Amino acid sequence: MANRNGWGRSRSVPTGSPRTPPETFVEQANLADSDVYQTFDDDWPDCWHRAADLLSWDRPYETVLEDADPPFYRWFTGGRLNAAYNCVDRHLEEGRKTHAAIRWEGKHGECETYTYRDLYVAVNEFAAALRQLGVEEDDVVTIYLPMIPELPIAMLACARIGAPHSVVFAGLSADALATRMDAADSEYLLTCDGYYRRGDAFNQKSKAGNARLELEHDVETVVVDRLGEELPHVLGDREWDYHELREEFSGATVEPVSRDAEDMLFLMYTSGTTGEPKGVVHTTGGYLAHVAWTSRAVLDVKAEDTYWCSADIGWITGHSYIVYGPLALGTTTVMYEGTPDYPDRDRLWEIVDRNAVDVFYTAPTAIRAFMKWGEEYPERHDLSSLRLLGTVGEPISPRPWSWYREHVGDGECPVVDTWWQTETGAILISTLPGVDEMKPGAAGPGLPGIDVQVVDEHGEEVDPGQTGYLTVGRPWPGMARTLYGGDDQFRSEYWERFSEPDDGEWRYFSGDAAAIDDEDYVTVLGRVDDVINVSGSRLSTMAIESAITDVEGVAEAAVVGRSSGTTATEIYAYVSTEGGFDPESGDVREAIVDNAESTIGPIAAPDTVVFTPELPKTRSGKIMRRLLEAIANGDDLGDTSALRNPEIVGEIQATIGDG
Ligand code: 6R9
Repeated sequence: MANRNGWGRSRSVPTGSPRTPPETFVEQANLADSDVYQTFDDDWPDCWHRAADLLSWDRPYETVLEDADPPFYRWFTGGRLNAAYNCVDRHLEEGRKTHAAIRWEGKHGECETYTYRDLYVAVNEFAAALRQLGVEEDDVVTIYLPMIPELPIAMLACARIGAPHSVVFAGLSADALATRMDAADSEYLLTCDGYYRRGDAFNQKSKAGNARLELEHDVETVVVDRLGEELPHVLGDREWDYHELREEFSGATVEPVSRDAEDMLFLMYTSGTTGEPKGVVHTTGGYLAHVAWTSRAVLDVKAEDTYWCSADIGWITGHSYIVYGPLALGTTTVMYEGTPDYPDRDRLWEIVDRNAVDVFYTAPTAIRAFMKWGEEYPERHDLSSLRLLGTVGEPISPRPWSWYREHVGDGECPVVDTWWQTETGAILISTLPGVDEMKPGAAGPGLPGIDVQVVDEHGEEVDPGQTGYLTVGRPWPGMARTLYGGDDQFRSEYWERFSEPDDGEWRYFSGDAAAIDDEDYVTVLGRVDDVINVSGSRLSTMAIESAITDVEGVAEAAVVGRSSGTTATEIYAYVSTEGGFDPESGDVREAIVDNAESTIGPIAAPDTVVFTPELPKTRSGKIMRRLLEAIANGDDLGDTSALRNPEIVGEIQATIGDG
């Protein structure tokens, strides 16, 4: 039953019929040159000068790639630059002072616009304040803020003075914050009194305070007053008020520190659903060049656009594609505070409408929710400003892909399904919307210059139609340079499995399983750990989930294995249905089983289908399979602090108990 790679049969990979990019899009695309793949290949690694050329350098680089000590690659060596200068100052010099840089949509309908000039003033003042607090070049500053403008301002202020930032997602616990500050030896913290989510005000400062108690070193803390009267704003020892500091340094300017291309720009702890968080190190030159290049080539961002990525800046997607990429290109980047369903389920479409958003980038988990809520919500608004849609974060199967294109993109917008990771820094796999055909269900080929290979357990490339391990054969500018304080772990996590150091062959392993077709389009199936062994066949849970979500009425699915010790592993499918769709009526359950059987094989038919209003998700929106597996097996649930919707766990347990 299993193919030679043991991932289950190739027929399990669903892709819809190819769609060509609309001519109206191609005509205006930043990149419409179909030779670009060849050009990059012929001229590798020098081809990457095209990315570096999008930046302003204080001193030109001497070498594009230094690969003397793999896997510790160095890009654009000898070059010097400042990321904040590239994202702010140079746009003022180009006469774009009054152009909107950041448009902020607050929780209570507040809208604020920061022009490039406003951003320049804010970044400079806060950079001056950080200096006065004692922050020096290379000191790690931790930022624990929700989606308010002070978050990107603080990141850029750090970049301006050469202090790497470590942004910790605001929803993480005091423990998580303390662990990250401790690991990074960070003595500076920026947080806020509290923030709103749905209707409620959360006290952020008390969490930050608890984290500080766990740390052995002193922490200088700056507090943004977000909630005004709603929460008392009392400052203690070593605590400063953000707005008072800004006031104190009103009008101050700070010369941007010229950083070596290989100096650290920031540290980002991975969202990992299991295990200890890893501090991924990104540097200044290669990272910024790569995010700017992909914002331009893949997301088609133009300076005159209003561009919106609805992620949280607390994750890599927000770093690369809300802050650094779009601002390096001088565009208007939208950020919003809150959730897509508050005050109503048309919140996002209202924002697109009001701001005439040109390019919209979101996650499959959000798209599946929109589909579940129904098309009436996007229909309430004028979305005709949209030119391009993107997704990132999880595989997207053909049905939600098509729903997104149809109901948000009016059947016209190209959709890019972009694959990348915290560790890759920037997009590595996607179609180029002005060049390539789209195949719903497949992310696309490796971008120009990116050597994506799907290999078997011996590192041999699999045949088209087969599945295997997703690897990258050549380095790229935006790649993580190491793990903070963990060169050995960096080597063993990502490079050991498929490299042949004795032959000088180095290959990055993503940890994902994927299939590749005869046109080199990659369908990402999910983490390799998310595989279940049924009667000796290793089945990809993602492939089964994709077969399930393609059933009419199904919104989301998560598949895990239940092993009873004596009998064979059973397939457990947790399924949520679209709005207005009663799971117990009609034959949804039967259709789910039939579709899994017909697309993958009888072996993939779920033994149990559990309907639930929602699936448990991490705070970055990823389905928490480990937990669902524990529930199916009646095991201890372990640490559930990464959950966004913990209340659903009890509901699911009750459902299973009833059944
Ligand atoms: C950017 C981001 C990385 C993991 C990655 C993969 C999954 C991301 C995807 C995708 C299928 C896509 N992933 N994009 N899977 N198709 N277009 O999400 O970074 O939080 O580090 O997660 O997300 O499994 O390995 P990060």
